[in-house]
Amino acid sequence: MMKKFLYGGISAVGLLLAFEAAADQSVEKNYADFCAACHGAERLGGAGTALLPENLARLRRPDAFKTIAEGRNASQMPSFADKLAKEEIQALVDFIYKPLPEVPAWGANEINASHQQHVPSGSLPDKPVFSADPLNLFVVVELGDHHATILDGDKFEPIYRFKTRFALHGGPKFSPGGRFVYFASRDGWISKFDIYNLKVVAEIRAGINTRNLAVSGDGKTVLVGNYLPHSLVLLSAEDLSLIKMIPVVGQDGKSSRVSAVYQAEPRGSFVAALKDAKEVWEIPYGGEDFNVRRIATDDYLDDFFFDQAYRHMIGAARDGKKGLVIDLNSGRKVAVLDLPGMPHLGSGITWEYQGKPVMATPNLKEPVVSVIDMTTWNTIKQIKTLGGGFFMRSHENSPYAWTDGFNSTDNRDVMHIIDKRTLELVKVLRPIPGKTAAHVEFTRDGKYVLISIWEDDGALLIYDATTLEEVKRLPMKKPSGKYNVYNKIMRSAGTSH
Ligand code: DHE
Repeated sequence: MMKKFLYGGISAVGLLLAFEAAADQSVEKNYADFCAACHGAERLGGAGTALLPENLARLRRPDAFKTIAEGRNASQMPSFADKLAKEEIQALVDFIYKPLPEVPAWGANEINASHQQHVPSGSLPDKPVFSADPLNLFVVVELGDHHATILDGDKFEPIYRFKTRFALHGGPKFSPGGRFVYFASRDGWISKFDIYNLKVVAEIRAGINTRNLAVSGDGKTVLVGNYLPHSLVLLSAEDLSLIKMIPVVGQDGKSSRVSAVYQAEPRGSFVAALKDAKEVWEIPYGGEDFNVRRIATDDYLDDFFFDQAYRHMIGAARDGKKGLVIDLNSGRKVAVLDLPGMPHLGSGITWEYQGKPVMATPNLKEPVVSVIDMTTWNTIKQIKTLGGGFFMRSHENSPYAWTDGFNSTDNRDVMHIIDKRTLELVKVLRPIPGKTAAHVEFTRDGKYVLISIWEDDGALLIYDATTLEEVKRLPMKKPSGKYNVYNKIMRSAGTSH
Protein backbone atom coordinates (compact mmCIF):
# COMPACT_ATOMS: atom_id res chain seq x y z
CA MET A 1 0.00 0.00 0.00
CA MET A 2 1.36 3.41 -0.87
CA LYS A 3 2.41 5.38 2.17
CA LYS A 4 0.83 8.81 2.22
CA PHE A 5 2.84 11.93 3.20
CA LEU A 6 0.75 14.95 3.90
CA TYR A 7 1.94 18.55 3.42
CA GLY A 8 -0.65 20.93 4.81
CA GLY A 9 -3.32 18.42 3.88
CA ILE A 10 -1.97 17.70 0.35
CA SER A 11 -0.44 14.29 -0.43
CA ALA A 12 3.06 13.98 -2.00
CA VAL A 13 1.50 12.52 -5.10
CA GLY A 14 -0.93 15.41 -5.23
CA LEU A 15 1.93 17.84 -4.76
CA LEU A 16 3.92 16.23 -7.55
CA LEU A 17 0.94 16.37 -9.87
CA ALA A 18 0.37 19.98 -8.89
CA PHE A 19 4.06 20.76 -9.66
CA GLU A 20 3.83 19.00 -13.00
CA ALA A 21 0.62 20.83 -13.83
CA ALA A 22 2.25 24.14 -12.88
CA ALA A 23 5.32 23.30 -15.00
CA ASP A 24 3.09 22.33 -17.93
CA GLN A 25 1.12 25.49 -17.46
CA SER A 26 4.25 27.62 -17.42
CA VAL A 27 5.76 25.92 -20.49
CA GLU A 28 2.45 26.32 -22.26
CA LYS A 29 2.29 29.94 -21.21
CA ASN A 30 5.87 30.51 -22.36
CA TYR A 31 5.06 28.82 -25.64
CA ALA A 32 1.97 31.01 -26.03
CA ASP A 33 3.87 34.18 -25.07
CA PHE A 34 7.09 33.68 -27.01
CA CYS A 35 6.59 31.09 -29.76
CA ALA A 36 2.97 30.92 -30.87
CA ALA A 37 2.93 34.18 -32.84
CA CYS A 38 5.33 32.69 -35.40
CA HIS A 39 5.06 28.92 -34.95
CA GLY A 40 1.28 28.77 -34.48
CA ALA A 41 -0.81 28.23 -31.33
CA GLU A 42 -0.96 24.50 -32.11
CA ARG A 43 2.72 24.24 -33.21
CA LEU A 44 1.59 23.75 -36.80
CA GLY A 45 3.66 26.65 -38.18
CA GLY A 46 2.90 30.17 -39.36
CA ALA A 47 5.57 32.71 -40.22
CA GLY A 48 7.91 30.16 -38.57
CA THR A 49 8.08 26.42 -39.18
CA ALA A 50 5.92 23.72 -37.59
CA LEU A 51 7.41 22.51 -34.30
CA LEU A 52 6.48 18.83 -34.20
CA PRO A 53 8.76 15.83 -33.61
CA GLU A 54 8.13 14.62 -37.17
CA ASN A 55 9.51 17.95 -38.47
CA LEU A 56 12.47 18.15 -36.09
CA ALA A 57 14.19 14.92 -37.18
CA ARG A 58 17.36 16.76 -38.26
CA LEU A 59 17.55 19.02 -35.21
CA ARG A 60 19.16 17.46 -32.13
CA ARG A 61 17.70 18.55 -28.79
CA PRO A 62 20.88 20.42 -27.71
CA ASP A 63 20.72 22.35 -30.99
CA ALA A 64 17.06 23.14 -30.37
CA PHE A 65 18.10 24.50 -26.96
CA LYS A 66 20.81 26.60 -28.60
CA THR A 67 18.37 27.87 -31.22
CA ILE A 68 15.89 29.06 -28.59
CA ALA A 69 18.65 30.60 -26.49
CA GLU A 70 20.66 32.22 -29.27
CA GLY A 71 18.27 32.54 -32.21
CA ARG A 72 18.65 30.98 -35.64
CA ASN A 73 21.07 32.38 -38.12
CA ALA A 74 19.53 33.44 -41.42
CA SER A 75 15.96 33.40 -40.21
CA GLN A 76 13.62 35.66 -38.27
CA MET A 77 14.11 33.56 -35.10
CA PRO A 78 15.40 35.86 -32.31
CA SER A 79 17.34 34.83 -29.18
CA PHE A 80 15.39 34.28 -25.95
CA ALA A 81 18.30 33.86 -23.50
CA ASP A 82 17.54 37.22 -21.89
CA LYS A 83 13.84 36.44 -21.43
CA LEU A 84 13.83 32.79 -20.38
CA ALA A 85 15.80 30.86 -17.76
CA LYS A 86 17.73 27.76 -18.84
CA GLU A 87 15.12 25.48 -17.22
CA GLU A 88 12.36 27.27 -19.10
CA ILE A 89 14.20 26.87 -22.39
CA GLN A 90 14.76 23.17 -21.65
CA ALA A 91 11.05 22.80 -20.86
CA LEU A 92 10.21 24.39 -24.22
CA VAL A 93 12.58 21.98 -25.97
CA ASP A 94 10.88 19.00 -24.29
CA PHE A 95 7.51 20.50 -25.17
CA ILE A 96 8.18 20.83 -28.91
CA TYR A 97 9.47 17.26 -29.17
CA LYS A 98 6.24 15.89 -27.64
CA PRO A 99 3.95 14.46 -30.31
CA LEU A 100 0.62 16.21 -30.68
CA PRO A 101 -2.30 13.99 -29.67
CA GLU A 102 -3.44 14.36 -33.24
CA VAL A 103 -1.86 16.14 -36.21
CA PRO A 104 -4.66 17.56 -38.34
CA ALA A 105 -5.02 15.78 -41.65
CA TRP A 106 -4.45 17.81 -44.79
CA GLY A 107 -5.21 15.40 -47.59
CA ALA A 108 -7.25 15.58 -50.78
CA ASN A 109 -10.55 16.14 -48.92
CA GLU A 110 -9.26 19.12 -46.94
CA ILE A 111 -7.45 20.58 -49.95
CA ASN A 112 -10.55 20.27 -52.14
CA ALA A 113 -12.76 21.77 -49.44
CA SER A 114 -10.52 24.86 -49.22
CA HIS A 115 -10.69 25.59 -52.97
CA GLN A 116 -12.14 28.99 -53.84
CA GLN A 117 -12.63 30.13 -57.38
CA HIS A 118 -13.37 33.83 -57.06
CA VAL A 119 -13.68 34.44 -60.79
CA PRO A 120 -14.60 31.77 -63.40
CA SER A 121 -11.59 30.85 -65.59
CA GLY A 122 -11.43 32.71 -68.87
CA SER A 123 -14.15 35.22 -67.95
CA LEU A 124 -11.93 38.29 -67.61
CA PRO A 125 -10.61 40.43 -70.50
CA ASP A 126 -7.18 39.48 -71.80
CA LYS A 127 -5.97 43.07 -72.03
CA PRO A 128 -4.42 44.95 -69.11
CA VAL A 129 -6.70 47.49 -67.41
CA PHE A 130 -3.71 49.88 -67.16
CA SER A 131 -1.40 51.43 -69.72
CA ALA A 132 1.99 50.51 -68.17
CA ASP A 133 4.24 47.97 -69.95
CA PRO A 134 2.91 44.65 -68.59
CA LEU A 135 6.35 43.09 -68.97
CA ASN A 136 8.09 45.76 -66.94
CA LEU A 137 5.90 45.50 -63.89
CA PHE A 138 7.20 44.54 -60.49
CA VAL A 139 5.30 42.52 -57.94
CA VAL A 140 6.50 43.81 -54.56
CA VAL A 141 5.72 41.74 -51.46
CA GLU A 142 5.19 43.88 -48.36
CA LEU A 143 5.57 41.64 -45.33
CA GLY A 144 4.86 44.44 -42.84
CA ASP A 145 1.10 44.33 -43.37
CA HIS A 146 0.80 41.31 -45.71
CA HIS A 147 0.13 43.20 -48.92
CA ALA A 148 1.53 43.13 -52.43
CA THR A 149 1.98 46.08 -54.76
CA ILE A 150 1.93 45.98 -58.54
CA LEU A 151 4.42 48.65 -59.58
CA ASP A 152 4.93 50.32 -62.95
CA GLY A 153 8.61 49.63 -63.70
CA ASP A 154 9.02 52.65 -66.00
CA LYS A 155 7.39 55.38 -63.93
CA PHE A 156 8.03 53.68 -60.57
CA GLU A 157 4.45 54.34 -59.55
CA PRO A 158 2.23 51.83 -57.73
CA ILE A 159 -0.66 50.67 -59.93
CA TYR A 160 -2.50 48.57 -57.37
CA ARG A 161 -2.01 47.35 -53.80
CA PHE A 162 -3.89 44.38 -52.35
CA LYS A 163 -4.05 42.20 -49.25
CA THR A 164 -2.29 38.86 -49.55
CA ARG A 165 -2.51 35.76 -47.39
CA PHE A 166 -0.48 35.81 -44.17
CA ALA A 167 3.34 35.61 -44.45
CA LEU A 168 4.18 35.05 -48.09
CA HIS A 169 7.62 33.55 -48.52
CA GLY A 170 9.77 32.77 -51.54
CA GLY A 171 9.43 34.25 -54.96
CA PRO A 172 5.93 34.43 -56.46
CA LYS A 173 5.96 32.59 -59.80
CA PHE A 174 4.61 33.89 -63.11
CA SER A 175 2.67 32.16 -65.90
CA PRO A 176 4.75 31.90 -69.10
CA GLY A 177 3.42 35.14 -70.65
CA GLY A 178 3.49 37.02 -67.35
CA ARG A 179 -0.27 37.63 -67.05
CA PHE A 180 -0.78 35.59 -63.89
CA VAL A 181 1.26 35.41 -60.73
CA TYR A 182 1.04 32.65 -58.11
CA PHE A 183 1.85 33.25 -54.44
CA ALA A 184 2.52 30.76 -51.62
CA SER A 185 2.07 31.67 -47.97
CA ARG A 186 3.93 29.90 -45.20
CA ASP A 187 0.61 28.55 -43.93
CA GLY A 188 -0.18 26.76 -47.15
CA TRP A 189 -2.40 29.11 -49.14
CA ILE A 190 -1.77 29.32 -52.87
CA SER A 191 -3.29 32.34 -54.61
CA LYS A 192 -3.54 33.04 -58.32
CA PHE A 193 -3.63 36.74 -59.22
CA ASP A 194 -4.62 38.07 -62.65
CA ILE A 195 -2.23 40.99 -63.18
CA TYR A 196 -4.08 42.28 -66.27
CA ASN A 197 -7.34 42.57 -64.30
CA LEU A 198 -5.81 43.19 -60.84
CA LYS A 199 -7.88 40.43 -59.22
CA VAL A 200 -7.24 37.34 -57.11
CA VAL A 201 -8.98 34.72 -59.24
CA ALA A 202 -8.51 31.48 -57.29
CA GLU A 203 -7.13 30.17 -54.02
CA ILE A 204 -6.56 26.82 -52.37
CA ARG A 205 -4.87 25.67 -49.19
CA ALA A 206 -2.37 23.04 -50.35
CA GLY A 207 -0.77 22.35 -46.98
CA ILE A 208 -0.57 23.40 -43.36
CA ASN A 209 3.04 24.56 -43.47
CA THR A 210 4.29 25.18 -46.99
CA ARG A 211 7.75 25.68 -48.43
CA ASN A 212 7.29 27.09 -51.93
CA LEU A 213 5.68 26.57 -55.31
CA ALA A 214 6.69 26.21 -58.93
CA VAL A 215 4.73 26.75 -62.15
CA SER A 216 5.48 24.39 -65.05
CA GLY A 217 7.12 25.83 -68.16
CA ASP A 218 3.98 25.07 -70.21
CA GLY A 219 1.93 27.07 -67.70
CA LYS A 220 -0.46 24.20 -67.02
CA THR A 221 0.54 22.86 -63.63
CA VAL A 222 1.55 24.19 -60.23
CA LEU A 223 3.63 22.10 -57.82
CA VAL A 224 3.63 22.93 -54.10
CA GLY A 225 6.20 21.55 -51.65
CA ASN A 226 5.13 21.20 -48.01
CA TYR A 227 6.75 20.89 -44.60
CA LEU A 228 3.44 19.73 -43.13
CA PRO A 229 2.10 17.33 -44.13
CA HIS A 230 5.08 15.72 -45.84
CA SER A 231 3.64 16.08 -49.31
CA LEU A 232 3.92 17.46 -52.81
CA VAL A 233 0.69 18.83 -54.23
CA LEU A 234 -0.02 19.17 -57.96
CA LEU A 235 -2.63 21.74 -58.93
CA SER A 236 -4.14 22.85 -62.20
CA ALA A 237 -2.61 26.25 -63.00
CA GLU A 238 -5.93 27.22 -64.62
CA ASP A 239 -8.17 27.23 -61.55
CA LEU A 240 -5.89 25.79 -58.83
CA SER A 241 -8.02 22.66 -58.50
CA LEU A 242 -6.24 19.62 -57.09
CA ILE A 243 -4.72 17.19 -59.58
CA LYS A 244 -2.86 14.90 -57.24
CA MET A 245 -1.25 14.77 -53.84
CA ILE A 246 2.02 12.84 -53.62
CA PRO A 247 3.07 11.67 -50.13
CA VAL A 248 6.80 12.26 -49.75
CA VAL A 249 8.50 9.10 -48.54
CA GLY A 250 12.21 8.38 -49.04
CA GLN A 251 13.66 5.06 -50.21
CA ASP A 252 14.22 4.17 -46.56
CA GLY A 253 10.46 4.30 -45.95
CA LYS A 254 10.63 7.44 -43.80
CA SER A 255 8.53 10.44 -44.70
CA SER A 256 10.24 13.74 -45.41
CA ARG A 257 9.59 17.45 -45.58
CA VAL A 258 10.18 19.13 -48.94
CA SER A 259 13.07 21.62 -49.04
CA ALA A 260 12.11 23.37 -52.25
CA VAL A 261 10.53 22.81 -55.66
CA TYR A 262 11.41 24.48 -58.97
CA GLN A 263 10.49 23.93 -62.57
CA ALA A 264 13.16 23.10 -65.13
CA GLU A 265 11.52 24.07 -68.41
CA PRO A 266 14.31 22.86 -70.72
CA ARG A 267 13.87 19.43 -69.10
CA GLY A 268 10.05 19.57 -69.07
CA SER A 269 10.09 18.68 -65.40
CA PHE A 270 9.71 19.82 -61.83
CA VAL A 271 12.63 19.15 -59.48
CA ALA A 272 12.17 18.82 -55.72
CA ALA A 273 14.77 18.41 -52.97
CA LEU A 274 13.83 16.55 -49.81
CA LYS A 275 14.75 17.79 -46.39
CA ASP A 276 14.82 14.57 -44.38
CA ALA A 277 15.91 12.12 -47.08
CA LYS A 278 19.08 12.29 -49.15
CA GLU A 279 17.13 12.38 -52.39
CA VAL A 280 16.13 14.68 -55.20
CA TRP A 281 12.93 13.96 -57.12
CA GLU A 282 12.39 14.83 -60.77
CA ILE A 283 8.76 14.86 -61.95
CA PRO A 284 8.06 15.33 -65.67
CA TYR A 285 4.99 17.53 -66.14
CA GLY A 286 4.21 16.79 -69.81
CA GLY A 287 1.91 13.76 -69.32
CA GLU A 288 -0.74 12.85 -66.81
CA ASP A 289 1.16 10.41 -64.61
CA PHE A 290 3.61 12.71 -62.85
CA ASN A 291 5.82 9.74 -62.02
CA VAL A 292 8.73 10.40 -59.70
CA ARG A 293 12.34 9.78 -60.72
CA ARG A 294 14.47 9.46 -57.57
CA ILE A 295 18.08 10.65 -57.54
CA ALA A 296 20.14 9.68 -54.50
CA THR A 297 22.35 12.45 -53.06
CA ASP A 298 25.30 12.45 -50.63
CA ASP A 299 23.72 14.96 -48.31
CA TYR A 300 20.41 16.61 -47.49
CA LEU A 301 19.69 19.59 -49.70
CA ASP A 302 17.94 22.54 -48.12
CA ASP A 303 17.72 24.54 -51.30
CA PHE A 304 19.17 24.56 -54.79
CA PHE A 305 19.28 26.30 -58.10
CA PHE A 306 20.23 25.40 -61.66
CA ASP A 307 22.82 26.35 -64.24
CA GLN A 308 21.32 28.29 -67.15
CA ALA A 309 21.00 25.08 -69.23
CA TYR A 310 19.22 23.26 -66.38
CA ARG A 311 21.61 20.33 -66.80
CA HIS A 312 23.09 20.73 -63.33
CA MET A 313 21.51 21.48 -60.01
CA ILE A 314 23.57 23.16 -57.34
CA GLY A 315 22.37 22.54 -53.80
CA ALA A 316 23.49 22.94 -50.22
CA ALA A 317 22.63 21.63 -46.79
CA ARG A 318 21.86 24.27 -44.21
CA ASP A 319 24.33 22.81 -41.73
CA GLY A 320 27.02 21.99 -44.30
CA LYS A 321 30.01 23.91 -45.58
CA LYS A 322 29.87 22.41 -49.03
CA GLY A 323 27.60 22.67 -52.01
CA LEU A 324 26.81 19.70 -54.24
CA VAL A 325 26.60 19.77 -58.01
CA ILE A 326 24.40 17.06 -59.48
CA ASP A 327 24.21 16.22 -63.16
CA LEU A 328 20.49 15.76 -63.67
CA ASN A 329 21.02 13.65 -66.80
CA SER A 330 23.18 11.00 -65.18
CA GLY A 331 21.80 11.52 -61.70
CA ARG A 332 25.36 11.67 -60.33
CA LYS A 333 27.24 14.11 -58.19
CA VAL A 334 29.87 15.78 -60.35
CA ALA A 335 31.45 18.24 -57.93
CA VAL A 336 31.62 19.50 -54.39
CA LEU A 337 31.67 23.28 -53.99
CA ASP A 338 33.53 25.26 -51.41
CA LEU A 339 30.82 27.44 -49.83
CA PRO A 340 32.24 28.61 -46.50
CA GLY A 341 29.14 30.07 -44.91
CA MET A 342 26.00 28.53 -46.41
CA PRO A 343 24.09 30.43 -49.05
CA HIS A 344 20.36 31.17 -49.08
CA LEU A 345 20.68 29.46 -52.42
CA GLY A 346 17.91 31.11 -54.36
CA SER A 347 20.48 33.91 -54.21
CA GLY A 348 22.82 32.42 -56.81
CA ILE A 349 23.34 34.25 -60.09
CA THR A 350 25.44 33.48 -63.15
CA TRP A 351 27.31 35.46 -65.83
CA GLU A 352 30.16 35.13 -68.35
CA TYR A 353 33.57 35.95 -66.90
CA GLN A 354 36.59 35.80 -69.22
CA GLY A 355 34.63 33.59 -71.62
CA LYS A 356 33.47 31.12 -68.99
CA PRO A 357 30.19 30.80 -67.11
CA VAL A 358 30.56 31.59 -63.43
CA MET A 359 28.12 31.46 -60.55
CA ALA A 360 28.25 33.70 -57.52
CA THR A 361 26.49 33.66 -54.21
CA PRO A 362 26.79 35.47 -50.89
CA ASN A 363 27.28 33.33 -47.78
CA LEU A 364 24.98 33.81 -44.82
CA LYS A 365 27.56 33.09 -42.14
CA GLU A 366 30.70 34.51 -43.74
CA PRO A 367 31.25 37.99 -45.15
CA VAL A 368 32.29 36.75 -48.59
CA VAL A 369 30.77 36.30 -52.01
CA SER A 370 31.93 33.01 -53.59
CA VAL A 371 32.59 33.12 -57.33
CA ILE A 372 32.76 29.65 -58.90
CA ASP A 373 33.86 28.59 -62.38
CA MET A 374 31.00 26.46 -63.69
CA THR A 375 33.22 24.50 -66.08
CA THR A 376 35.61 23.23 -63.38
CA TRP A 377 33.43 23.99 -60.32
CA ASN A 378 36.49 25.53 -58.64
CA THR A 379 36.23 28.71 -56.60
CA ILE A 380 37.85 31.53 -58.56
CA LYS A 381 37.55 34.12 -55.85
CA GLN A 382 36.02 34.90 -52.49
CA ILE A 383 35.17 38.58 -52.56
CA LYS A 384 35.25 40.10 -49.07
CA THR A 385 32.18 42.06 -47.98
CA LEU A 386 31.16 43.88 -44.81
CA GLY A 387 28.75 41.18 -43.70
CA GLY A 388 26.98 37.90 -44.51
CA GLY A 389 24.43 38.44 -47.25
CA PHE A 390 21.09 36.91 -48.22
CA PHE A 391 20.46 38.02 -51.77
CA MET A 392 22.46 38.83 -54.91
CA ARG A 393 21.21 40.18 -58.20
CA SER A 394 22.43 41.49 -61.53
CA HIS A 395 21.25 41.84 -65.12
CA GLU A 396 22.65 40.95 -68.55
CA ASN A 397 22.89 44.69 -69.38
CA SER A 398 24.73 45.69 -66.22
CA PRO A 399 28.39 45.20 -65.37
CA TYR A 400 27.53 45.19 -61.67
CA ALA A 401 26.21 42.63 -59.24
CA TRP A 402 24.57 43.89 -56.03
CA THR A 403 24.50 42.07 -52.73
CA ASP A 404 23.33 42.99 -49.23
CA GLY A 405 24.75 42.55 -45.73
CA PHE A 406 21.35 41.45 -44.42
CA ASN A 407 22.74 38.68 -42.25
CA SER A 408 25.46 40.71 -40.56
CA THR A 409 25.16 42.23 -37.12
CA ASP A 410 26.64 45.68 -37.76
CA ASN A 411 26.25 46.24 -41.47
CA ARG A 412 22.65 45.38 -42.26
CA ASP A 413 22.31 48.77 -43.89
CA VAL A 414 24.89 48.29 -46.65
CA MET A 415 24.64 47.34 -50.28
CA HIS A 416 27.81 46.04 -51.97
CA ILE A 417 28.43 46.59 -55.65
CA ILE A 418 30.74 44.14 -57.39
CA ASP A 419 32.16 44.62 -60.87
CA LYS A 420 31.43 41.39 -62.74
CA ARG A 421 34.36 42.09 -65.12
CA THR A 422 37.05 42.34 -62.45
CA LEU A 423 35.43 40.52 -59.50
CA GLU A 424 36.31 43.56 -57.37
CA LEU A 425 34.09 45.22 -54.81
CA VAL A 426 33.85 48.69 -56.36
CA LYS A 427 31.44 50.50 -54.06
CA VAL A 428 29.60 50.14 -50.78
CA LEU A 429 26.36 52.10 -50.48
CA ARG A 430 24.57 52.81 -47.20
CA PRO A 431 21.17 53.76 -48.64
CA ILE A 432 19.69 54.83 -45.27
CA PRO A 433 22.26 54.55 -42.48
CA GLY A 434 21.01 52.30 -39.68
CA LYS A 435 18.13 50.84 -41.71
CA THR A 436 18.28 47.31 -43.11
CA ALA A 437 18.77 47.23 -46.88
CA ALA A 438 18.10 43.97 -48.71
CA HIS A 439 16.97 42.23 -51.86
CA VAL A 440 17.61 43.86 -55.19
CA GLU A 441 15.92 43.47 -58.55
CA PHE A 442 16.66 45.19 -61.87
CA THR A 443 14.18 46.68 -64.31
CA ARG A 444 13.52 44.85 -67.56
CA ASP A 445 16.24 46.82 -69.41
CA GLY A 446 18.73 46.65 -66.55
CA LYS A 447 18.90 50.46 -66.23
CA TYR A 448 17.50 50.75 -62.71
CA VAL A 449 17.84 48.82 -59.50
CA LEU A 450 15.15 48.50 -56.82
CA ILE A 451 16.22 47.95 -53.20
CA SER A 452 14.10 47.19 -50.13
CA ILE A 453 14.48 49.10 -46.90
CA TRP A 454 13.33 46.16 -44.79
CA GLU A 455 11.60 48.02 -41.97
CA ASP A 456 7.95 48.28 -40.94
CA ASP A 457 7.99 51.87 -42.08
CA GLY A 458 10.32 50.99 -44.89
CA ALA A 459 10.69 52.02 -48.50
CA LEU A 460 11.56 50.93 -51.96
CA LEU A 461 14.58 52.85 -53.23
CA ILE A 462 15.26 53.15 -56.93
CA TYR A 463 18.86 53.57 -58.09
CA ASP A 464 20.29 54.40 -61.47
CA ALA A 465 22.24 51.22 -62.31
CA THR A 466 25.03 53.17 -64.03
CA THR A 467 25.58 56.24 -61.85
CA LEU A 468 24.69 54.29 -58.69
CA GLU A 469 22.69 57.32 -57.47
CA GLU A 470 19.24 57.14 -55.88
CA VAL A 471 16.53 58.50 -58.17
CA LYS A 472 13.29 57.82 -56.29
CA ARG A 473 11.94 56.63 -52.95
CA LEU A 474 8.53 55.01 -52.33
CA PRO A 475 7.29 54.37 -48.76
CA MET A 476 6.33 50.73 -48.16
CA LYS A 477 5.58 48.38 -45.23
CA LYS A 478 8.61 46.12 -44.81
CA PRO A 479 9.01 45.38 -48.51
CA SER A 480 10.75 41.99 -48.89
CA GLY A 481 11.17 40.58 -52.39
CA LYS A 482 10.34 42.35 -55.62
CA TYR A 483 9.99 40.50 -58.88
CA ASN A 484 10.22 41.90 -62.40
CA VAL A 485 7.86 40.12 -64.80
CA TYR A 486 10.20 40.16 -67.81
CA ASN A 487 13.36 39.15 -65.97
CA LYS A 488 11.54 36.25 -64.35
CA ILE A 489 9.75 34.87 -67.39
CA MET A 490 12.89 35.22 -69.53
CA ARG A 491 14.91 33.53 -66.77
CA SER A 492 17.50 36.31 -66.68
CA ALA A 493 20.88 35.04 -65.49
CA GLY A 494 20.94 37.88 -62.97
CA THR A 495 17.92 36.82 -60.95
CA SER A 496 16.18 33.86 -59.34
CA HIS A 497 13.81 31.75 -61.45
FE1 DHE B 1 13.81 32.57 -47.66
C1 DHE B 1 13.28 32.54 -51.07
C2 DHE B 1 14.40 29.23 -47.76
C3 DHE B 1 14.52 32.61 -44.34
C4 DHE B 1 13.01 35.86 -47.56
N1 DHE B 1 13.83 31.16 -49.13
C5 DHE B 1 13.54 31.34 -50.46
C6 DHE B 1 13.56 30.08 -51.12
C7 DHE B 1 13.86 29.12 -50.18
C8 DHE B 1 14.05 29.81 -48.94
C9 DHE B 1 13.96 27.62 -50.40
C10 DHE B 1 13.31 29.88 -52.59
C11 DHE B 1 11.84 29.68 -52.78
C12 DHE B 1 11.29 30.26 -54.08
O1 DHE B 1 11.64 31.38 -54.44
O2 DHE B 1 10.47 29.60 -54.71
N2 DHE B 1 14.40 31.18 -46.29
C13 DHE B 1 14.63 29.88 -46.56
C14 DHE B 1 15.13 29.21 -45.38
O3 DHE B 1 15.42 27.98 -45.28
C15 DHE B 1 15.30 30.21 -44.33
C16 DHE B 1 16.81 30.39 -44.08
C17 DHE B 1 14.63 29.81 -42.99
C18 DHE B 1 13.14 29.84 -43.05
O4 DHE B 1 12.59 30.65 -42.29
O5 DHE B 1 12.52 29.14 -43.83
C19 DHE B 1 14.70 31.44 -45.00
N3 DHE B 1 13.76 33.99 -46.22
C20 DHE B 1 14.06 33.78 -44.93
C21 DHE B 1 13.88 34.98 -44.15
O6 DHE B 1 14.08 35.10 -42.90
C22 DHE B 1 13.49 36.06 -45.08
C23 DHE B 1 14.61 37.09 -45.14
C24 DHE B 1 12.19 36.77 -44.65
C25 DHE B 1 10.96 35.92 -44.77
O7 DHE B 1 10.19 36.16 -45.69
O8 DHE B 1 10.80 35.01 -43.95
C26 DHE B 1 13.39 35.29 -46.39
N4 DHE B 1 13.26 33.95 -49.06
C27 DHE B 1 13.01 35.27 -48.81
C28 DHE B 1 12.70 35.94 -50.07
C29 DHE B 1 12.81 34.98 -51.08
C30 DHE B 1 13.14 33.73 -50.41
C31 DHE B 1 12.37 37.43 -50.22
C32 DHE B 1 12.62 35.17 -52.58
C33 DHE B 1 13.93 35.59 -53.18
C34 DHE B 1 13.88 35.79 -54.69
O9 DHE B 1 14.33 36.86 -55.13
O10 DHE B 1 13.45 34.91 -55.44
